Amino acid sequence: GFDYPDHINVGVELTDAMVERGHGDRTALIGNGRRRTYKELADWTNRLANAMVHDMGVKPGNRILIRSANNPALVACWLAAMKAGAVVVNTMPLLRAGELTQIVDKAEIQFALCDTRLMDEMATCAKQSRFLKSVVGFDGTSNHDAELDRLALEKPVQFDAVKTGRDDVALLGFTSGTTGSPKATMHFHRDLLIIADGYAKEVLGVVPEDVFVGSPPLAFTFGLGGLAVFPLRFGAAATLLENASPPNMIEIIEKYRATVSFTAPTAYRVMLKAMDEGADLSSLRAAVSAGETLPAPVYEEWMEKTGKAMLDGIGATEMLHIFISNRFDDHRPACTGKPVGGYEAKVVDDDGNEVPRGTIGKLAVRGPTGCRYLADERQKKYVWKGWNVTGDAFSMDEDGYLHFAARNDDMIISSGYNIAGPEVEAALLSHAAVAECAVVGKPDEDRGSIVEAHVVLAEGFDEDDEGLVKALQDHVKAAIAPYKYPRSIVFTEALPKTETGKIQRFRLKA
Ligand code: 3SK
Repeated sequence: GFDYPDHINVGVELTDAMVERGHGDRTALIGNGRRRTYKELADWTNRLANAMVHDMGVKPGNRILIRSANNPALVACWLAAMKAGAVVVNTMPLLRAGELTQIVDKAEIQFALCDTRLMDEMATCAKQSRFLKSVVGFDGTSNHDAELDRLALEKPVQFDAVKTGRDDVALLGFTSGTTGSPKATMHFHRDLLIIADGYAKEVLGVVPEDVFVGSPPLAFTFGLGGLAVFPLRFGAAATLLENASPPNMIEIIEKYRATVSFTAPTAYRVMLKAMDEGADLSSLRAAVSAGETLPAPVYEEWMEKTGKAMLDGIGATEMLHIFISNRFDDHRPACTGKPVGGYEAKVVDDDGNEVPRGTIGKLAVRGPTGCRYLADERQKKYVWKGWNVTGDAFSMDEDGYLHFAARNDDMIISSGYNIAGPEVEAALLSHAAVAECAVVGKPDEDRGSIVEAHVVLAEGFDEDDEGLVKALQDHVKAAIAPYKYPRSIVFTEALPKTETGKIQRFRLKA
């Protein structure tokens, strides 16, 4: 079990408490060309928390929106806001005023902290919203050259942090999922520690010598865990990149000898290619893949080139982080692994009954974290008889390993056959001409639906090539059961994605 005192404050746990445990001189954050130690982070966040309370008037329980790309100032604002007892809503930097206003009004947010470079949309949102009463700018480049930084610089480095209860809400994680309509998931202070003391400790075995790198925004709980909570919980270092393109990640891995990476399969494919051109990723001891299912060819090539298993995992914003994962010493291709310690998983039918092993059904999980939507009727659908039904179609094999089939919405029924879109995608991806692809069901008079593939071609391939469509169709027919082949193939420049990199198949269906 996870046993925490009645009162814990994650802002304190990840800073001052780490200094007390002897990590004060270790590097906590690397970003904007500088390193910050745990002691510097503790002082910085205490000054910021003083400014939030004494200048901005933040009270315990107030909700604070933070708008920033991944950088040390974002992490400092997030930790400081928790020290002040606030409930934080981290938001993606690309959001427009309309989307910000939806979030602000849904969560009745009073305060916003905004990187001054991203102020325009925030200011428009402030004009539109009836809840937001104060927007304060901070300097995302860490030169301390904005209002909040100036207020903080004149404050003491001591702060009497709010004694939040372990079951007080610390975080509202917004998810628009892959279907477009936003929900806020509530997470307690203890939840943020559980994901570190569970997954990060058990599966990754994080040590103070680790250096983390990755691409997911901290506004996505995959990123918040992987690039802030996990390193800071264990005295390790987090590198934060405003632009986490694969080349930038490679540069950071080489420069800081990063040991743990968090990103999605598409980025790992690019990194594998870069290895052929001399990129040195030998410092990585753990490569975590999530957000999209990990195609077997990527897993296999990684294994071949690094001698280490890439760790596929599945999480959900509703569950806060990863709850099923492969392990370093227990992993299989095209397999998501087994539940993380404390979690249970089963595969059920539409009535909630467990289906036989090997049969595809709905994934249901329960454990120390779970879904609590803020004021949302969809809670009843997500949590059913105490089990979280995540919206993913999975099967469990005889040995208890879980295998992803599709998002429930991504199952295609064609002439009575159930076809999992991602299986067709994996087959297409093993063809050299395919850089990226997404498979959806297209309504069809005769068959109900047909399989349609949207394909981004790899360099050197031309969509006008006669015979390319047939070559791809034949390739799929040879790789998996022929009835699953894409009867329609559409070539496209890019696939529609969420800011967290998930393909929005619903847009392709539309
Ligand atoms: O699998 C995911 O999409 C996910 C969502 C939230 C947190 C962590 C992960 C891996």
